[in-house]
Amino acid sequence: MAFSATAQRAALAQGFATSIPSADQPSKASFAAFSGFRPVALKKAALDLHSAKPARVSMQAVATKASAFESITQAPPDPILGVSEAFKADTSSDKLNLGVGAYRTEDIKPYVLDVVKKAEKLMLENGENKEYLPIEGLADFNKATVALLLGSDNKAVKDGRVATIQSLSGTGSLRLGAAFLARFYPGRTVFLSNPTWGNHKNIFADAGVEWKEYRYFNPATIGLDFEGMMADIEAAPNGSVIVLHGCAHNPTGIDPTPEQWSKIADLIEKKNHLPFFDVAYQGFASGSLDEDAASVRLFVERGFELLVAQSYSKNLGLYAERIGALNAVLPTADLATKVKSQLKRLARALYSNPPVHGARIVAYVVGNNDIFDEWKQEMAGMAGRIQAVRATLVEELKKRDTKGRDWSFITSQIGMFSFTGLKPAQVENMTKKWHVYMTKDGRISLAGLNKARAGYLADAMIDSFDNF
Ligand code: PLA
Repeated sequence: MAFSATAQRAALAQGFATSIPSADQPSKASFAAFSGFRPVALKKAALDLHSAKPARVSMQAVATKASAFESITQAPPDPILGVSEAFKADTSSDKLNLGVGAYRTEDIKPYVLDVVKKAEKLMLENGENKEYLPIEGLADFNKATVALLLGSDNKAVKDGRVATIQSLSGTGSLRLGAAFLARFYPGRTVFLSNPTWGNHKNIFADAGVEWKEYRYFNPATIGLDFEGMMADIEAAPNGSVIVLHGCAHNPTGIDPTPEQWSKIADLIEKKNHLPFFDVAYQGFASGSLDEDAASVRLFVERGFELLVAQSYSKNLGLYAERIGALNAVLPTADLATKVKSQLKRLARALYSNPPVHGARIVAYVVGNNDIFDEWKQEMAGMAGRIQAVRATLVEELKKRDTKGRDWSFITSQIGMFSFTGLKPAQVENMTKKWHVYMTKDGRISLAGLNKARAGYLADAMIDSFDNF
């Protein structure tokens, strides 16, 4: 329904304007239920709105016309972002949002990094414009992002064997990679860790790429099921795509050791699989950008052809800027040029070109030595706060635990999350009774906790483990 501003103002004067432009009130019945509805007023408004479409006529049309979308059913809430919606609706002052992986300060407030503010100030001073970026993104960003990932003097980059394209954060970069696989590596199966970040399944399924799972987590040891993982990667048809979390595995917080990474690389090479790394937490696992990129760098040094999706949501706190990149490492510069041209073609059809603001922030932070060093300190500070909260939570759990359980998994898991082992009924108790919001798989984001609330969370966990 298109209404002019004048028409909306006229309707407002009649006291029911909110019903008119809202898509939430399409039916006559719901419109009639709206308080203040009077047929006389509607008639008058319809006349006042003469230059626009009379409101009553279009309401009836909506109510009686069969929709092209009539068979659509309600989609379920997103398993992660839906938790934030439920949290917002809860009015309890005890509530805690440990669902989405978003960093909070020790006061449980969102955090804008100082280096981001500095970069934005410089951007304003320099009078940066808002022109369209090229399809592949901001050149300075692309240079900076691949250097952060692979190291500033990486041989593959120097040889021009890496096709880098700025994309819409980690999710958009993965989705672009999935579209690329669907078109240029058709009929292959993508293998995801079990468990994995829930959206991986959506991303590949939506691109029309079949996915299966490889074993990853062993509930008995609350550790990596390395044998299971290796057996499943071995059993996958040669030339499959293996999705690997570069660091800080989500949701388990358990990464392979360097020795295990090396064995995984041997097997993937033997099987001629294509690794697709998801690097969403570089700097957040250990607090060091270089250490957290070690897995990807190992594969690149060994000469693998591979894909890597990068995200700056967490390490620079740029959640809403949607800044990330897809990198394709190829055997030759010529192939890298061709692959990049095809990635651009896919991106052009999907979203044309990426947003500039976040890309400039990254380019400014990485391109300015002082700000870059400051960023490393800030990042180590964030990672350190999460580690401190883990330790406090373990202490608080031990104080309350009468059964002598081993809680050390909480401090040995890395990144933002702890995979608690809470079962769905226990999670339900966490939320219904304690107002602690978390994902159904038992994952909690420790980035959303502080020391002051650790005792409360421990109470909720002990109650849920003991009584459900
Ligand atoms: N890959 C992994 C493994 C992730 O955990 C996330 C984010 C992303 C990619 C994508 O993030 P981006 O698009 O913002 O770059 N996972 C969050 C948020 C933090 C989410 O689900 O979207 C999570 O709570 O799991």
